[in-house]
Amino acid sequence: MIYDDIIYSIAEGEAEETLELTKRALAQGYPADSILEKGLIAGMNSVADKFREQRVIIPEVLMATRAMHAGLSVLEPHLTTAPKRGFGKVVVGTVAGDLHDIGITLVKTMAMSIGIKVIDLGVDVTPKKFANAVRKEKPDFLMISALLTTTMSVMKDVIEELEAQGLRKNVIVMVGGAPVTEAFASEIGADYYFENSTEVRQFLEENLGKILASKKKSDKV
Ligand code: B12
Repeated sequence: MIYDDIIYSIAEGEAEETLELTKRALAQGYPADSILEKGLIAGMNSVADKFREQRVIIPEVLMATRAMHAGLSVLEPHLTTAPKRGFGKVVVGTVAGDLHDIGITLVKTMAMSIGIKVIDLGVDVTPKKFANAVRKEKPDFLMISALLTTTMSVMKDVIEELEAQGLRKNVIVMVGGAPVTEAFASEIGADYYFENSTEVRQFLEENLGKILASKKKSDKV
C-alpha cells in the first residue's frame, strides 16, 4: 500500500523517496488530503512516537522532517487555492526559541485551502516581530504555534505586545501546538484554541463569513 511506503520513507528520512512516492500517489489518483493524513502525517506521528520512546535521535528526526516537507511541497498546490478576495488574511508563526514548524505549516496549508491569504513569519518569531507584522499586514487572524513547554509562555508575551501597541482589538488570535490547551489559551487571553489543523479548517469553513462580516461592521464604527 502506497501510504505504508510513504510512512516508511519518512521514518527512514528518505526525502527523495517521499517526494517520488507522493508524486506517484497523486498520479495514481489518491486524494491529496488522504495522502497528507494517511501518509505524511501518519509518518511523522510514527517518528514522534519513536522520539518519545527515545528510539530515534535528533538528526533522524530532522531527516524525517525534511522528508515530510518534501512530500508536502508536492501536495501543497493540490491542497491550496489562490487567495480569494474577501476571504481574509492570516499571519502565522512559531514563537521565539522554538524551531518546530511542521504543525503550523499544516495549519497554514488548511487556511490556504480555503482561499485565505497567508503571511508566514517562520520559526523563532519574537513578540515584537509578530506585532510588527500585525501592524504592517493588518491580518484578520494571527495564528501562533508553540511545541515546547518552555516556549508556550511566549504566546502570552505576544498578546501583551499586541495590547501594548494598541493592536490587540484588530486581530483574532488563535493558538495551538502539542503542549497548548484550551485552558491555557483562555488564561493568556487568546480568542481560540484548536487541537489540530482539521479543526482549524472546519472552524474557518463554518465561521469565516460571519467573522469577517462582523469585523467589517466594527471597523466602520
Ligand atoms: C519534529 C520534532 C523536532 C524537530 C523539529 C523540526 C521542524 N522543522 O519542525 C527538531 C529535531 C528540530 C526538534 C528539536 C527539539 N525538540 Co522536538 N519534536 C519533534 C516531534 C518529534 C514532532 C513534532 C511534529 O512535527 N509533530 C507533527 C505535527 C503535525 O504535529 P504538531 O506539531 O503537534 O501540530 C499539530 C497541532 O499541535 C496543531 N498546531 C500546531 N501549531 C498550531 C498553531 C495553531 C494556531 C493551531 C490552531 C494549531 C496548531 O495543529 C498541527 C497539525 O494538526 C515532537 C514530538 C511530538 N509528539 O510532538 C518533538 C517535541 C515537540 N520536541 C521536544 C524537544 C524536547 C525538543 C528539543 C528541546 C530537543 C533537544 N534536546 O534539543 C529541541 C528543541 C529545538 C527548538 N528550540 O525548538 C519535546 C517537547 C517536550 C516539551 N513538552 O517541551 C517533544 C514533545 C518530544 C518529546 N516527547 O520529548 N524537534
